[in-house]
Amino acid sequence: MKIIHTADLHLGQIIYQNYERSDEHKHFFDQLKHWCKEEKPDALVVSGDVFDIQQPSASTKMAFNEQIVKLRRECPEMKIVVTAGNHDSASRLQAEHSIWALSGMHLVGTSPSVESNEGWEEDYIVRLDNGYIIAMPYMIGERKEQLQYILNKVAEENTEDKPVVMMGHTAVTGMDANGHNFDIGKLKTQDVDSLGEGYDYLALGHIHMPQTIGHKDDGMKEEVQYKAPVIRYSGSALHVSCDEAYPHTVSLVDIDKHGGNVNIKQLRINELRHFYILPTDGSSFTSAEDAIEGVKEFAEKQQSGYFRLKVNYNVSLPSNFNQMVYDILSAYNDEIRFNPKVIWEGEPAATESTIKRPTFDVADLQQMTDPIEFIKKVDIPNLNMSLDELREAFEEVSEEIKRISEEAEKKSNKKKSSTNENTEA
Ligand SMILES: [Mn+2]
Repeated sequence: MKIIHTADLHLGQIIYQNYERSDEHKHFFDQLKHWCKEEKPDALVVSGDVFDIQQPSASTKMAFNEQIVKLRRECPEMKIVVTAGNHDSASRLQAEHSIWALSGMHLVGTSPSVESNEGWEEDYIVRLDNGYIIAMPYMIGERKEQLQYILNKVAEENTEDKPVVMMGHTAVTGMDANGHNFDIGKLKTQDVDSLGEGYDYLALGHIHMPQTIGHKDDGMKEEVQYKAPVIRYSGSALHVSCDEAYPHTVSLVDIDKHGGNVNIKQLRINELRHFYILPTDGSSFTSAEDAIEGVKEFAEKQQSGYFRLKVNYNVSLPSNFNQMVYDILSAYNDEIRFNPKVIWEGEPAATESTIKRPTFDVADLQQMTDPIEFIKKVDIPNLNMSLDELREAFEEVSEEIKRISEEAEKKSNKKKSSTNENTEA
């Protein structure tokens, strides 16, 4: 059984408050299509975070639909299995499940509810001629029993020892969360044991760096082979931030039989726009003028790409500095893209006699999604909770909010569809 495993497409992402990336995503899909045609996998699996936001724009959805249709046309034999991640609206994806089923794509949005009726597992099992895919989306909380139940169901049926792939969208213990400093606090890390046993390959999404759990040293090897079971993050389709300074790949996975060998080949994604830190020689700018000069040179030379500046801590940038940069870049039609979050080099450690300067700027704050990260940086006096307790409290609240808003959405969808059949989905 051969699959292509990818995840975290984040379609519709607007990066650095300014730039949309549809051409970069199109470039990714062109490569994906090429690989699917060449390698003829039995299935393409996308393990969550298809879209970057819960309600992607019409053009983002259209682009996704067109790409899937193209994949179907070019590789009619290949199954496509797509599951929701934490960025996706589970119920919105689920709403389109049956339409996509008609065209051979298995789309799973919502996770099984805790008190599911018998037979619930059928919505999550995709049967191929030569294997099984258990398509689990992002799930809140630990679901060991449910996962083990569905794995057992497949095991009962799998008398011919066909390979079993399970999908998931979660952070597991032992992963390397490089580049996720602002993001990772949203999910509890799950112990691998809590995901059940019985799969040969666990196709994970959520962490953007390609990696196989327990095989850190093999990170960038082009081809490896392990004994099943193997747990792997394919990594995201594109760099989602400047901090993700590593190659991005999709995983071509070949499994000979249940409990057999898992062969993984990394197919390197060529990105339309690359990420740079200026100056490119690793030093830092020592004046605002130098930095502006550096930006001009870079734009002139590269003509395309993302960049961030590294500036010596003693330099004070003028208040209109960002505007000066944007003015230079206006000649490049958004091909040269600026991340205003400066890397300060040589920042002195705070001493008791100096007033503690916040270690982030406005751009940082706008990208911060983890409240704990914020609290750590501002040093709240008389905080009577440990950071762990605080994190747990935040997680509880945010899971509750998510649950309530999903429910409200479900209700309003029901209402809409019963009162007005013409409303656009
Ligand atoms: Mn995610």
